[in-house]
Amino acid sequence: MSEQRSETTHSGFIAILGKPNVGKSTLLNTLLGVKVAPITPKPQTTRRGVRGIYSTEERQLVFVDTPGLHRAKDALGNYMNREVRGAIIDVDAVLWVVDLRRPPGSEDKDVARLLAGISPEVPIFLIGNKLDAAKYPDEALALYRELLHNISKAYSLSALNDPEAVYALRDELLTLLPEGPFFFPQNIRSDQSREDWAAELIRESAMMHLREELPYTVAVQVLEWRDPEAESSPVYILAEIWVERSNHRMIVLGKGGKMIKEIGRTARKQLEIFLGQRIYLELEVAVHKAWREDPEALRELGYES
Ligand SMILES: Nc1nc2c(ncn2[C@@H]2O[C@H](COP(=O)(O)OP(=O)(O)OP(=O)(O)O)[C@@H](O)[C@H]2O)c(=O)[nH]1
Ligand SMILES: [Mg+2]
Repeated sequence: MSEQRSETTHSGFIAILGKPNVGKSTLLNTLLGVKVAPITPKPQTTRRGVRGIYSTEERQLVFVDTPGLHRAKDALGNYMNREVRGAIIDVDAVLWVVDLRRPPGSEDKDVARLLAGISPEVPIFLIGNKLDAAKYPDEALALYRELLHNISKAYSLSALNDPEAVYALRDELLTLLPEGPFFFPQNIRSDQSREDWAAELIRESAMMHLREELPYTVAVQVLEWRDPEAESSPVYILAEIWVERSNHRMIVLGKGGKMIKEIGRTARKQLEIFLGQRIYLELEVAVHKAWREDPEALRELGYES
């Protein structure tokens, strides 16, 4: 943030909100062109507000991806919803993401109620996502529009399959920014530490491979990250997968360690693609009883606000 730059630059915060599983994190990743946030076909993938930063020479957009607003059942869920509410304080615009494949449901109405309460000066863009898979996109978009009177503009797009439409949205957001200094250095894409980023991609892999309730009872912590001394050697990452019960530990390990190997393989591939380096990933599984209700455990995982 240089003095000289602050006179001519524009910058602002854009919150990405919506119910679980509508494609908020996919939108963030497409907006940035890098994988900052985890994505899975399961709801409640995102647990904490992640900032993704897009900068040009003179303009900086700071996107805040949020967990899906939902009816919380535990302390973790309450934390996630607090993250959503915190993300709309002092923002310059909101992207309200909805799923065009379906008409609005009760969780969409909860989001609309929350957005009805924010300052009328903050523009709200309704983003009808999953256009590629929607049968009645125009009808669905109209129904979402009816939920909130202060929508500035509505878009229909596919965050997953149509990056050009997402870039057009990004270009429009760039023009809205108020004058102000950059919040982050120009080359930074996310406010996460590399350890937290890796932990999220490992959790993504675990969520993809595990079934039923297990994806929601898993947390991941990176315990060690060692850069190689020789260029030809891999980066060493040691991570711990948290589960709530010892029988869950057995499931995560799988028969003969098969499941943990699969989780590790998928995660390692993702990490290698985005780091551009070879990785040696070591995974351990630890039982932390009822961690989703334990304030200390939540704090240790960074789930505190
Ligand atoms: N067909 C289609 N699927 C999409 C699109 N965008 C996202 N998805 C899929 O929707 C699922 C959920 O995507 P996420 O980006 O994780 O959704 P989210 O809103 O961040 O979910 P939470 O973090 O759980 O609230 C994934 O399987 C994505 O691949 C899209 O434009 N079209
Ligand atoms: Mg998400």
